Amino acid sequence: MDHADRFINLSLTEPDLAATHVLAAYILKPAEGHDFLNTVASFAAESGRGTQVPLPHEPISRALDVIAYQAEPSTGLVKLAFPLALFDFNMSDGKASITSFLNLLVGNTQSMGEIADLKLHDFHLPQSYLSAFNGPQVTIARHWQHLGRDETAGGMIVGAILKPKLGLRPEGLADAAYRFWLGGDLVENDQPQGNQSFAPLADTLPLMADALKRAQDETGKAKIFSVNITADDPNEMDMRAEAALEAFKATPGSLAFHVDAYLAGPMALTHACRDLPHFVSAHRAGHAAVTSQRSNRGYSAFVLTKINRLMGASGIHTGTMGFGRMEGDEADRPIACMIAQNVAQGPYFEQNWHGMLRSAAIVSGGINALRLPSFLQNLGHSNFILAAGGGAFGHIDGPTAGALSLRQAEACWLARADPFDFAKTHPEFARAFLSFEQDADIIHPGWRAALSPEKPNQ
Ligand code: CAP
Repeated sequence: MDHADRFINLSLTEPDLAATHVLAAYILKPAEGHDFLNTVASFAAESGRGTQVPLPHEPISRALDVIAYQAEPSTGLVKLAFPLALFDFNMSDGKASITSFLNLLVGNTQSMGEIADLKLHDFHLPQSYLSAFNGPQVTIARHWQHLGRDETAGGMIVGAILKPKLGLRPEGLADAAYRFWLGGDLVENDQPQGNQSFAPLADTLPLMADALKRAQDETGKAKIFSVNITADDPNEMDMRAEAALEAFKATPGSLAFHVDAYLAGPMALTHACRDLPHFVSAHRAGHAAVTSQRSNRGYSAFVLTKINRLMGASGIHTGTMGFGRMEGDEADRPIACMIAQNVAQGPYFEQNWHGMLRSAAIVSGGINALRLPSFLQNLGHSNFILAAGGGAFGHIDGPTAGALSLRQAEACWLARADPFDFAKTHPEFARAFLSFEQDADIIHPGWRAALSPEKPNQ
């Protein structure tokens, strides 16, 4: 029996396989000089048994073969079915492992010489495997409850990523956060902010806790701080989390944890989600090295987001679907839907999460009050966490006005109001046009004439 006969079976259907296999959809292009179907067979063989030469004394059963059940030379679409028995489960508690999952789906097959392009775009998990993952233990409902909002659809949490990204001393960080909190709800550390010499955590955390308390006292509203606990070592992550919990003990419910989940990897995110009964945000800095739309290798941002829900992230950076400044487009909407619904359609598979708790989208990267309404229109709701950086701290009147302008932008969209009319009664939103003039010129070309009474120095 040759490779193709053993590892390709186009008569199998998804209903035959879906309950007992992980299904995976790839776009594959063979390297120059290689035939499509033979390459698919080698790919399937490598995905399971891990070698291409015949193994005359192979002891294991064919039931463990990874099978290609769809292979379309015209589009490059290849779907593989991985028997569940191939995946690794913990000795300690029987839980499933994302490292094992990635190892099989995007491991050494990424390096095969006979393959030019190979990208994983979607996957489907059967209930038995899905339920062996943690999923989130804490959801956005915890934040909505803390903020005194409806716990099922509490609307946009107005958040900011602390800017500038690096260099502020503890007093500067606390002051920036305090000024944002006067108008907004949540402040998140930027992804490289940690325990640098210019801002040691031991000094920063108490000042940040004091700033949050002052903002709460002054506004009469609850506030949230998402502290970056990313480290190479779980013990170091625990130490940072404990220091933060100690500093924020006077304001229960105000603390969340941020993990650079792509860079620190599945162990770091899983550790935080399992061991800290708090809201955990998965940041994805660096992900485009693997997920970029311009890359024909690796896996997509959709796949990355889906595995973050499996690992238990309460909130996941999902991108801005082309409305911010990062790569992406309007068609990325399923990324945000996949993590926030119980049944959701991906590019190739419908996934039933069988009641696994949902993750909230964290929307960040170039969003400001002018860009936000179009983003909301594309998404169709505002039940997520906004984490604007430049859009908050780049406001011409500072971060309090920046926060208010973002809240007003949501209100403008919810009311389906005309932005120019809305700006006449909402000064911070109006001043966003001046703050982000380039965006205003593109999104609202007539703004200079329409808002001229509101412009300063005239
Ligand atoms: C945003 C940000 C965020 C990324 C995350 C940055 O700053 O702090 O980390 O946007 O992107 O450093 O770029 P701005 P994503 O708000 O000033 O753009 O959510 O797409 O992973």
